[in-house]
Amino acid sequence: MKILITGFDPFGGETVNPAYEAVKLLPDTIAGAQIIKMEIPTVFSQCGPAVEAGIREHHPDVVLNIGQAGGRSCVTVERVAVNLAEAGIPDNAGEQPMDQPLQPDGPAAYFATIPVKAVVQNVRDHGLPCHLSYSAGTYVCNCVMYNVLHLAATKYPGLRAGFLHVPYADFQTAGKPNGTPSASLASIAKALEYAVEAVAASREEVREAMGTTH
Ligand code: PCA
Repeated sequence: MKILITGFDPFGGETVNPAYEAVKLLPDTIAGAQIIKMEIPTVFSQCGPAVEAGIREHHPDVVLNIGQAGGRSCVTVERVAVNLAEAGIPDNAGEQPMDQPLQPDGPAAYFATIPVKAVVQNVRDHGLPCHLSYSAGTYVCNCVMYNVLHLAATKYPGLRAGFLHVPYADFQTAGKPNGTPSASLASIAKALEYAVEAVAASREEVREAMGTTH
C-alpha cells in the first residue's frame, strides 16, 4: 500500500505549521505501507491541484491530509467535509472566499473514506488522546478534504482519503493566552503514526458510538 500524506505550510501569522512538521517526523514505512510526504500551500485555489499533482505522480492508495487546528487539545480525525468555503482570515494568497461552494456541481458533503473510528481507537490504544470531529471548519483544511474526496469520487476510483487536524505544537503557544492547548511535536507525530498504522493495516471500522451531543 502507498499512502500520500500532506501537511500545510504555515498560515495565519504562525512561522511553522505543526502539521507538516509532524508529517516530516513520520517513518518512511508504517505497517508495511510506503509513506510519501508532501507540503501543500494554505491556499483555497491551490491545495486541491497540489494534492492532485501528488496523486498523478505517486498513484497512492490512500491520501491523508493533515492540518493545524489551533485550540484543539489533541489529534482529531475528521469525518465530514462540506461543500463550502467561508474564510474568517485570508489564506496565504490573500483569498478570502465567503459563501462559496467548493464544487458548484458537487454534493453538500462527503464522508471520509478511511475507517475513522478505528483510527481514533488505535491512537487511544497506544496511550495518546484522539477524538472524532464532525466539522473540519470552512477554511482551507475543509477545502482540501472536500476536494480530495471529490477527486476520488469522480476521477480516481478506488482512492480513499481522510483528514486529521493536529493541535498547536507547544513552542507555538509561548506567547498565547494561559490555557491555550498544545502538545509536543513528538507526541503529535506519534499520534499521527498510530493513526496511519490503522489505515495501513486496513483495520476494520470499529462498531462503537463516538458521536457528540454538540
Ligand atoms: N489549518 C487550516 C488551514 C491550514 C491548516 O493547517 C484549517 O484548519 O483550515
